[in-house]
Amino acid sequence: MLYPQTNAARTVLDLGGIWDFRLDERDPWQPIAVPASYNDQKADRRFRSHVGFAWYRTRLTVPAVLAGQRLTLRFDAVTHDAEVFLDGQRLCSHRGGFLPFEADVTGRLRPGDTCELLIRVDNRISHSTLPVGNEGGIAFFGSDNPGVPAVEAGKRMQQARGVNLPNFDFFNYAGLTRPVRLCATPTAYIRDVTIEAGMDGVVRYRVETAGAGDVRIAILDAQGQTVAGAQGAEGTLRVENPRLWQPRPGTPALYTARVTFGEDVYDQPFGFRSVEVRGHQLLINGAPIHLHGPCKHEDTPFHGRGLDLCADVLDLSLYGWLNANVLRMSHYPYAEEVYALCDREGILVIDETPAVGIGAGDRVDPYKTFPLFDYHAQVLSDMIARDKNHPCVILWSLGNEPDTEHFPQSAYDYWRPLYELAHRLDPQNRPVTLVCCQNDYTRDRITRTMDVVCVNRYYGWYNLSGDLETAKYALNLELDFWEAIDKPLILSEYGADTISGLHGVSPEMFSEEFQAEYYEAIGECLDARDFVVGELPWTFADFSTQQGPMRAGGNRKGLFTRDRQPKLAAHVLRRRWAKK
Ligand code: GCB
Repeated sequence: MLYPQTNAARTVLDLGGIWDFRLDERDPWQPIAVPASYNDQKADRRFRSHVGFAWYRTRLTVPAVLAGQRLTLRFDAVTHDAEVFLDGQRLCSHRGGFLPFEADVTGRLRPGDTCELLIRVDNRISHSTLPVGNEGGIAFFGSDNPGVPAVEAGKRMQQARGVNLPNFDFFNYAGLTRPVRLCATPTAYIRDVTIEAGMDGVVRYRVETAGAGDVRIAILDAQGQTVAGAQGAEGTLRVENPRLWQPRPGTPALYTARVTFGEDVYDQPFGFRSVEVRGHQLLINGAPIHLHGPCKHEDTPFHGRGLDLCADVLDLSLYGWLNANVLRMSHYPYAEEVYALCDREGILVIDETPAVGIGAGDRVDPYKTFPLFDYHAQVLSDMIARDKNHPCVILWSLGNEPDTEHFPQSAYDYWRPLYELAHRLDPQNRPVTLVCCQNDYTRDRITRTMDVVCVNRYYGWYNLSGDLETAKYALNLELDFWEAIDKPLILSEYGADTISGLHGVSPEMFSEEFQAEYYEAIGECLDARDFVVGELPWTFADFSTQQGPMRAGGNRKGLFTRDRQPKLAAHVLRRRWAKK
């Protein structure tokens, strides 16, 4: 799906601002900011703990100058499910909170007229949603004492009350989290543009259109000079001596494919770069790369998971300060603006579906019990369709930490077709991974079949807690196992909760010194292994989670505090990565 663009042929009206909002149809309307999660916007605890529907309302006037244009309403992300009404009539609905959808409103919204736009959002999560909720199950980090009669009765009561129990470790922020826009294009229009551009300067392109007209394409360099051109909806052209898109600290050269079709115009940015797995190496533009940079969440004070461009710009600047070159977009596709920033800043991206938390304990086979596959395949397809042209994206992640250990064959049968689908759908055929949980890796059959093996490991934190010498021993044992598999491996998460300002000369867990020593210790193990092509600390900044006995004001594994002040470990990793 094309990102909305205002240009000579197209108009985008951002509908952000103060809307009306209510949690219940019986409540009075109250003001709310859009885009943003609704949860942290009010001095009212019901906003944070709310489960179920909530309503957004605004009035929308279509400028008369848009007469004769094709009009769409585009929702960049509504978390999690949305039902949209125009003047009381149902317009469309959408499932899933992290990818865009749009509805054609050409006949329904007349230029010059004003109408009411109402959106019903739903934040409920369950074993049939992505991310996964654990209705009636164990709390994510709970001490729910299975078998204790009163606790079991309490869990049944929670189920009856409809409490959301995330099977994941980030706050279940919801609402109109990304922009809502009215988009106008000519009636014969460009529907999609696909670009594949390798190191040899060859550009393969495909343009999908609606209506009658001829397609032309021109390739513009960074100065806006035309360097190649062609006609036709599909074809190949060549740019002599292209400047490559290189990750940091190289220069991420960007080009633009200017597509025209009748009256319509669309500028699609792209870069010349290749990505490939060879043996146990990951190659960018033919050269082996070592990935280093923290994982992240879209999470800021007040906005929750809502688009916060100021934070996005600052965060990527802090990636530069850290000498980081990769951002794993855990655990869902981020706002489109963040990919565009990574393209510009030369930060490589691991793009991940919101499939986090698939699993239901060791007695229930989640794959056979909860039919998620078709929906998951749809989300994967939509993510690839949205992000396929970004040079920053180098690896697709099918999901995070599913159960791959208790039902290894079911896991294989579920994930393998998704792996194949990603390869089939991606015009650039990027490598594909699945991020695996700390588990009995000898039982897991699927992780080892990925192009790049991604493992989350917390030796020294959740297990062998505080004992870094033994943590190194255990991690090394496991690395021996993966070395024999002979694929590139990324340590896709490792980290330690750290309370900023907590210090100690003999470093203990939760202190800044412990976090710093933890990264030094794990770093030593990684440095001794050629096949480890990436280290992705968990995590960039402290972030909000559901409350629980292991979370004091959220997850504190940030290298930065939630307001982006560095902890000691940030300086340690900054120095380490300066030498990578
Ligand atoms: C993980 C999860 C991540 C958690 C992290 C933690 O393995 O992938 O979502 O936040 O551990 O801190 O426990």
